[in-house]
Amino acid sequence: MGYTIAQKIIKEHLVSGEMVAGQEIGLKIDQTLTQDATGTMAYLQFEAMGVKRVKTELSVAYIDHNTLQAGFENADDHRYIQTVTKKHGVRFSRPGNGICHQVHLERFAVPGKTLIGSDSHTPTAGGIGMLAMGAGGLDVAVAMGGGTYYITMPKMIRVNLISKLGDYVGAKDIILEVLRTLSVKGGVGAIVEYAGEGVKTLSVPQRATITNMGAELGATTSIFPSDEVTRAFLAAEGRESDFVALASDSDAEYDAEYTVNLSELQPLAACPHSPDNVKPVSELQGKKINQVCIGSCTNSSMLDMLTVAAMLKGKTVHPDVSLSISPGSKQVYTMLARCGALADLISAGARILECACGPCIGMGFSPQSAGVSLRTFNRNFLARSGTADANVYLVSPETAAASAIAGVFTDPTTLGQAPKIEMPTSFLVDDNLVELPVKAEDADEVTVERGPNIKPIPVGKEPAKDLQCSLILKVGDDITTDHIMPAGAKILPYRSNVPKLSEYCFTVCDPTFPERAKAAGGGLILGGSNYGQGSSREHAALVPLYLGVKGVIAKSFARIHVANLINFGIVPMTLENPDDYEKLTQGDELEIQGFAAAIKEKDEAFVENKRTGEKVKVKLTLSPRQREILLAGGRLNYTKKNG
Ligand code: MIC
Ligand code: SF4
Repeated sequence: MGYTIAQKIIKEHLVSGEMVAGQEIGLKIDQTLTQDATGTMAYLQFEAMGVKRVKTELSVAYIDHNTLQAGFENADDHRYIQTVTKKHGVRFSRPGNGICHQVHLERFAVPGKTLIGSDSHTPTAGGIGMLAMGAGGLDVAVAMGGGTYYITMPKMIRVNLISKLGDYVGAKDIILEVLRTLSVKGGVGAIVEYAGEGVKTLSVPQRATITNMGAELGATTSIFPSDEVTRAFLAAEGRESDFVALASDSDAEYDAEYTVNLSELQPLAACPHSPDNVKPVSELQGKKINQVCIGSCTNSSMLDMLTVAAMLKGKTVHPDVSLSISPGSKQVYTMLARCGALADLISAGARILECACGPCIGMGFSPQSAGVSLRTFNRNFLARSGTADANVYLVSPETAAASAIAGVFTDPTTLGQAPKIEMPTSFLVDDNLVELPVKAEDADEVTVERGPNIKPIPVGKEPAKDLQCSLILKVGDDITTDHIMPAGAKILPYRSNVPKLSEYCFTVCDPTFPERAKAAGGGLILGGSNYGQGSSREHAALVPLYLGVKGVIAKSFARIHVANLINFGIVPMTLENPDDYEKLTQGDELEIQGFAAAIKEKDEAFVENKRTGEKVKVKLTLSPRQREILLAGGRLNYTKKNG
């Protein structure tokens, strides 16, 4: 039997385990990336491991999330990351250089290599044929130290793209169609590979838009073949020597296959508050809008920006609409300025923001009360924009630009012929904002600067022999890490200050949670299906740990979050019978007899509800390595014990 593209890369990087779907495998990681909102924690953990120099082929630290500096905190964290990376062998992408995924795609991603990043949209680099996965900061720290990265061997899903896109239909519409079909749970436990004749009609940035939002499918990652289009992109970036061709074998087997006919696609929008709540824009046509935001790691490439500039040229943004544009990188921004397209955007009334995540993570540009915001981003979770009652729709740059001018939802295909935008054949290459680390022998000369906002990392405890505690929170399906540990301009500055951060834990669902959790001395949480979907932020485990959470019971979990829970010693337990969810009520006193023994060697445990006397069976789906981590009270303790 032949191999899929992902299987070929996994095979070359396999350190432990067998390539059998569902089994734990260990992978050698070639490259890592961090961003600032997760990076501070990742480097604190790297320092705690005592490794002097990173052991990867390439590690890059980006500053792109916390760039709104309303106090000293973010600037201090930037300085910490700048100095710690200089000392330990990591390249430092300065604020102003762009969004991690866009810059990594342009300058560093290599087909056939492995990459993990402390950000869930790391699979963006799958657009260039790289096996790129999002991970918790601690996993990235371990990989930087030369350690193995563990995942569950995924199933393989193939999406065949046939024909080619029509005018004004974008790569965003392809991935929205896939999300409409598969849902936010459809990719869990799988790698999505794109194939078919339609692939060669898509440029690398378009492919990257699609693999980027594979994160919203819950997929381990998504990947495109590496072909002549990839070679041309790398050549345009002045790095053709990084090219290797990659394709799946003709007899490779997939667990599921889907087909998207590109010529039949129409502009789509993900409606509030989930990326899979997809409708055709034509059904929303004429609905009043208040805000449009163009950018983010999904749609901020030169191609996206040139398309938007061509559509806005000579027009004025509707008076009732506020339009923000954040180019994805310094490369994009500079090229836009040089070719004059930036002037077209400014003249039309766009408010140009720095090349960073910005409004995507609620770093400014929050919509008005109950506002309707069209965004070319990848997530429209409740309150993520910073305005609790805003309605955020995810759309293509084409739909965003057309609607910004009209002031209402506008299907761009009604505008006639689309402007013809060509991919540049050469990009402006200048890595002057990427600082190189000092040589290993000079490391002692670098002093790591730590601001007062950096507080110690909470460390887990060994599990109790028998667990007795209350159910301190019951939540529903599809709980995101934005619910568990919200982000935004006010909260993000505390990413290295867990005690302060804990004041906001779960407040989107229940403003009383932090107080109640503390008063109860912690306890258990009950969730529905796909618990912890969304971002890779390990703060969604670290902060509950700080508040005393011992375990989470759910119908099912999202991949990165479950790994983070285990890393911090919080036990994930899956309801054997999802209907038992109804048997537990918030406030119930619970008991798990033989808790530690079950973690050690059993696949199941029983949760006794002291109020009703009923017992609920939960599954402990854990590898031997994960059991040991939990028994040690988390990965930091485990690593200390095992070296
Ligand atoms: C996101 O898009 O939610 C983030 C902010 O980039 C996160 C990382 C974080 O919370 O810092 C992600 O996607 O992992
Ligand atoms: Fe930044 Fe948004 Fe991309 Fe996350 S999804 S990395 S916040 S641009």
